[in-house]
Amino acid sequence: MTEQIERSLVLVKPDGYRRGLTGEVLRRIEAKGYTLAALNVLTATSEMLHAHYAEHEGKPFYEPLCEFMSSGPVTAVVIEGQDCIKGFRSLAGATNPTEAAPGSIRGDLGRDWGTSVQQNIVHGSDSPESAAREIAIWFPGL
Ligand code: D4T
Repeated sequence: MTEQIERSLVLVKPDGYRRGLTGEVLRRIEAKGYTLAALNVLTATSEMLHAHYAEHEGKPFYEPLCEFMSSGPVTAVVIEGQDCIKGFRSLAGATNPTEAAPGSIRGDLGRDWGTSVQQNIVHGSDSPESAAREIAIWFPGL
């Protein structure tokens, strides 16, 4: 059987970048067996973040989230591999780092810092449709 190549957009968020955890996140992705198809370190514009988080517009954490996400560099990565969307979300763990299971990226490396928005180290696409939409925002040339 041929592997169905699926792609997901992973972001190492500004907290992960500042804390020097980018390499550890990439290590876990590669150790799991997914491949890195594209990688870029950049500071996101508010236009990119409003497009990326459009589904959260109007929620109380929306503006703090966009502000936090533009507070420093992020590492945007396209990963590849069969079922990597679901697989990476499992590697990442639950959204709330306090509740994320030990063994996951957020469970092992994240915590609540008392901020108005959760700083949970990574983002991963949640469906093939989101992945295609998000990859177009972060890697327009791909
Ligand atoms: P992302 O999109 O960053 O991978 O996170 P999740 O898929 O795990 O979670 P999400 O889209 O529901 O939330 C996006 C982003 O907002 C923060 N957040 C979320 C927050 O600060 N308070 C909240 O109540 C929620 C739901 C955390 C991740």
